[in-house]
Amino acid sequence: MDGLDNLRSEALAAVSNASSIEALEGARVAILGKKGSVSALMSGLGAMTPDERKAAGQQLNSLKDDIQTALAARKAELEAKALEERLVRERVDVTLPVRPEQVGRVHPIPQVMEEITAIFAQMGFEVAEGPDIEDDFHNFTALNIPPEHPARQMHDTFYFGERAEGGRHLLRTHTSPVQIRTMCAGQPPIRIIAPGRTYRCDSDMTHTPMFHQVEGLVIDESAHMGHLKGCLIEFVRSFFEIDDVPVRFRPSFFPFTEPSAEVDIGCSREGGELKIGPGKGWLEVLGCGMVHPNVLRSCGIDPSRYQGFAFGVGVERMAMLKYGIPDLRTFFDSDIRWLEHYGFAAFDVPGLVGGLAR
Ligand code: 2U9
Repeated sequence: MDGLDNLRSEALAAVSNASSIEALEGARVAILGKKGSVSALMSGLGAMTPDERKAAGQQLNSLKDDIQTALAARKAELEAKALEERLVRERVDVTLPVRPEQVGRVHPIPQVMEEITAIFAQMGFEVAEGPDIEDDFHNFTALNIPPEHPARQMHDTFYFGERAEGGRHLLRTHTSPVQIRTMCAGQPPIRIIAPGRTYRCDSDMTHTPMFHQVEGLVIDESAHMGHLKGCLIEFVRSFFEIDDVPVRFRPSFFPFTEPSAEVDIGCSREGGELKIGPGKGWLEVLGCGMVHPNVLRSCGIDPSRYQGFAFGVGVERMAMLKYGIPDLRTFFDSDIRWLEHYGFAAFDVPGLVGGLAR
């Protein structure tokens, strides 16, 4: 076939001269594409005698093979070059010092959630999570709060519309459904905390429609009120970083625990200033109790074999007390000056070794 050698050298030159992946693709289409130079020669085969066709066909196929090999080699070269250029362009010097002004501040809510989590992690608790949108069973019924129970009104629930199959979804009013789901999914021993967002249709000086809780649950064959007390005293002392803070357990009532208690820590109010530690006053910080047998039963756990305790803590309240934040609603104002003042350095991850907050 006339001109085949020329075509070969032109095609191979076009491939090796292509300076980008896009240019190489353009060259491939111009040579091997439907309307490309090699295809044009292929279409001429039909007019040849069988012998001529055989010889020319072999030549053309070998040409095509050579071009394809050259294309693949050039593609690999260009890709390697592009990667090299990208690595240079996106190079990060991890030894450079942090520039905090470019990173922003951590909001006190996630900060305090991390602090609480670090303390319970140290005690051997695992973190469990669940959906914000719940059903009646997990948020209420399984927690010994049957339909028509007054606690349902107290929870000021946000409900979604009626479902075709009956019942309404809701925004969880506490993180307790996470513990319910954990118990329904497996048998004790269980030792978890459930940090997360919770929702109640309530808004005033001391309530916001969305707020944060950390709840905890311990279930095994022998966990008792003494363990509950030891665990929570250790928690409040670590959290407030005051070894001698007085702690008292006051009897209370929750449908999901029996007996139930509220936990207060000591404080003094001198000259209008609130100080946590030994003093004449008390501040409520936690709710807790032994898990009600009905709750265990609802989740398929045998209450004659297993028992345990649970607790709940409001994150906003803990943050206000520890860091002297006077107004709940400022948490949700998205005021950058407030965050500059009350926020935390982004790279100071709370942990017990280096201190909780720096
Ligand atoms: C299961 C069983 C028991 C969790 C508990 C409290 C007491 C409590 C409040 C603290 C501040 C809510 O945000 S707050 O207003 N919580 O007083 N929470 S016992 O009890 C459970 C949870 C799950 C399965």
